[in-house]
Order: sequence, then C-alpha cells, then structure tokens
Amino acid sequence: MNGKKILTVQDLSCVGQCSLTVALPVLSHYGLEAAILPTAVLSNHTMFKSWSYFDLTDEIPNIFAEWSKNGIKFSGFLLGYLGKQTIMALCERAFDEFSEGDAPVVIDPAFGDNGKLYGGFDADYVAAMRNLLKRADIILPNITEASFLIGCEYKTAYGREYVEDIAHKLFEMTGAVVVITGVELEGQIGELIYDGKTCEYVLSEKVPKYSHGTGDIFAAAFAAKYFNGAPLAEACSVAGKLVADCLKATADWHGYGVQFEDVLASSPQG
Ligand code: PXL
Repeated sequence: MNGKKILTVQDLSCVGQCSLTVALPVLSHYGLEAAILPTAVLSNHTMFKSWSYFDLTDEIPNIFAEWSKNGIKFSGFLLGYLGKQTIMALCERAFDEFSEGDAPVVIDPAFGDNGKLYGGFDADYVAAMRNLLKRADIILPNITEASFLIGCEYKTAYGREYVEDIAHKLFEMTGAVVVITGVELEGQIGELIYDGKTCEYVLSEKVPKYSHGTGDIFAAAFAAKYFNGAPLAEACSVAGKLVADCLKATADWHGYGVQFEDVLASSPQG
C-alpha cells in the first residue's frame, strides 16, 4: 500500500465488466486506495440491447459537502464514462476542491469506439468533453474519440502521419500529454504518446479478438502505474500487456467485457 488515494469518476454499470467494476479492482491490485464517484447507476452498460439509467448529478453536491466537512482530498483523479455534461462541471469542482496539492488528472473521454459514439451521446457531449480535457494532465482517447474531438476523418487503415497529426492537434487543443490508444500499425497494436515534444510508440502483438471494456482496463492499469511513478511508456506497456492477456483469457461467447479476473490475480502488483 503506497497510501495514495485516487478518485475515479465513472458510471456504475451493475453488469458488464466496465467502468467502476473494472477500475476498482485494477487500482486496488496496483496498491492504490480507490475512492469512487459514481456518475450514474445503469442496469448494464449500453452495448446491451437496452438499459436503465439513473443519473447521479443531483446527489453529487451532497457527497461533495460531506467530503469537505471530513477534509477529504485525493492524490490523483481518473475519469472514465461520465454520461452527462452536468457531471463534467462537477468533475471540475472536484479538481478544485479535493485535490491534494497539484494532484494529476487522467481523463479517458470514453464516449465512442469503432467510428461511432456510444448510445446516448451527441455532438454537444463531445464539445463539452473538449473543454473538460483542458483540465487533464494526460488524456487517453482512442482513434474514434480523437477523430470526433478534432473533427477529422475516422480511418481504420492509416500510417504514422495520421496518428501523429491527431496527437499534435489534441495537444494544441488541450495542453495535456496525449496517449492515443488502440493504434494499429504494421500488424501490431498499442499507443502513441505525445508530450508536446516527441512522439513515442508502444506497440506489441495484436490479439485478434474484439471485446467491449478493454479501454477501461487499459485506462485503470495505465493510470495506476502512472500514479505509482512509472514512466509513461512503461505504464502503457504494462497496461497493454494486461489487456492482451485478458483478451486471450476471454471466452469467445462471453460478449460483454473482458474476463480479467484470473489474469489480474496472477499479474505483478505495484
Ligand atoms: O466501456 C465504456 C463504457 C462505460 N460505461 C458504460 C458504457 C460504456 C460503453 O459502451 O456503456 C455505461
């Protein structure tokens, strides 16, 4: 236990191996105290045929009031699926009121994949996210989210120039270190890290399987390693390997998230 308390802000999907049900075990595995701010309670995530959605915007100010009274502060923030623009304003309040020193902020925009927005999101949500990302130290968009954020064509086949151009534009837009996830190049998959000066790729074997929820595992493991002091490339490579191992362990019939439990239990901690 390293004593760092991290606030992760995401939805609580009761079923579906995503968002908080992934972030909590992963952050704990890496020795961080995981505090949560649930943005909404869903019956299951939105890749199912239907879902119920209970938005928690109205409750969050009450939670904040108690955190203030109890002097609660966090050493880092990890944001995932937020659901509504109203939650974004509350995240900004959380950074202002509950940050221990200059606690780093990692934001996964978590609004789309495979060239499409997730159900329930629209252009206004993307515009609001553009603004929120300015408060981040590190952002973790996939290619879909990056293309919506900067308004460029979404491509499935591309070269380094396409990815690096996106990274430059996102850096200009947000001022945050950009980690583009799910970059597929030369038969491999991984990330491009751009810190405003240099581009660094962390690519490895592509497991030929798609599963929902891989982005959430990646974000939680990446953020945990980063909050523990790992260099960004190492955080990417640990998180990327975890995702690959989890995908391999996931049964073909499974259908809703990656079966990460056994892999996480046997992977190195800290
Ligand atoms: O994995 C991203 C995610 C998180 N939370 C909810 C989702 C999704 C993706 O569809 O629906 C509720």
